[in-house]
Amino acid sequence: MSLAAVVAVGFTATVTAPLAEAGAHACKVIAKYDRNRDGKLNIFEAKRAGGATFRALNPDGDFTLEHDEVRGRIGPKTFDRYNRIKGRGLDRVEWIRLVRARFYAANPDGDRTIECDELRTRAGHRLLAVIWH
Ligand SMILES: [Ca+2]
Ligand SMILES: [Ca+2]
Ligand SMILES: [Ca+2]
Repeated sequence: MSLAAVVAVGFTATVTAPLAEAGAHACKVIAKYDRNRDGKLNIFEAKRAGGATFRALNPDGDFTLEHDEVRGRIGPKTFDRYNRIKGRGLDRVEWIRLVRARFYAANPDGDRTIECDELRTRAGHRLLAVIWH
């Protein structure tokens, strides 16, 4: 599928389906980070999106995401589980580990890629929460 087709599909879905805010971003995030132009997100593309989101969520420019910087995206339990080096927030490595876990959780068909419809599931929204800004 071409990039234009991907964008068109995303646009149509946005107009026709009363989806949650996150659902409306589903195809856009793919279009934005789909470097190999296959209309899907592989793990490398998802990590890149996660890295960009990390920078965007970290306006104070330190090396970690604190609780207030990820509020509404991940819960306190998830925060604590991935925050292996305590006393600070989530560093980039910890954040990308979370992105990776959510990528595979959102890919139940077991192929190597996340498609637009997979981002519209509950697990897909959880992935979007860490790769979209
Ligand atoms: Ca791709
Ligand atoms: Ca910070
Ligand atoms: Ca898939």
